[in-house]
Amino acid sequence: MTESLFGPAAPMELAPGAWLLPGLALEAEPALLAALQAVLAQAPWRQMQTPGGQTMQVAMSNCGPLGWVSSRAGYRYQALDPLSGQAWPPMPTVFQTLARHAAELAHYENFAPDACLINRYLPGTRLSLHQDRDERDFSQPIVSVSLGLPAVFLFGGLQRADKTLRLPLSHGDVLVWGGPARLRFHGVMPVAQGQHPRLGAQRINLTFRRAC
Ligand code: MD3
Ligand code: FE
Repeated sequence: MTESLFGPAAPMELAPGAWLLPGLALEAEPALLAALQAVLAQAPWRQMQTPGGQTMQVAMSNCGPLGWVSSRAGYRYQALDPLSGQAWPPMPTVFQTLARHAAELAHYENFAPDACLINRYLPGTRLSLHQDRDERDFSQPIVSVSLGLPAVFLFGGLQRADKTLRLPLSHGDVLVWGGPARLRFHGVMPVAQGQHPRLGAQRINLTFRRAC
């Protein structure tokens, strides 16, 4: 892999305000995976209910002061894990540092996420096209870190019906969405079968947001 020999590739602006930072998470991989394991020991995977009463395909957890949750009551950010009744695990420093560095490379200064949603995709799992609009301040970017099995990301426009681009994402890739890209529709195509050497048959995505 070129990343391991020469470091991550240069940032690429995919659309105004949307940046791909190929392999940016690779250098911190061992620390990220150790921190992730500690978070999941405290706040294990769970499949939440949609407001419509369906079980979400993607399993989720959170860390940081606020966690994104879905239930029959709707979508919201909350300080307590509904499974444990306790605060979500703190956001590991290695997570915060990577998220801020990524935002900075995409020209968003002083990004201080208060929420990290952790998504797990087993083979066959997809995420349908949606917008992220549960946050208070859409001037804050979103940083997304892909780990494990590759996936094809769907990247649309500001209207659901707009044409979508397909973007292949690999282990260690980081995306930053801000400014005019912040409210673009997006989703994830069904994840193909495979084995990642350290994560096995799953894709894990860390989504860093400023919720409040
Ligand atoms: C593009 N997760 O949790 S993160 C989500 O890979 C979510 O798990 C996906 O969409 C995943 O809501 C994608 C990348 C992402 C996040 C927010 C965006 C892309 C975005 C906002 C605007 C445009
Ligand atoms: Fe999203």
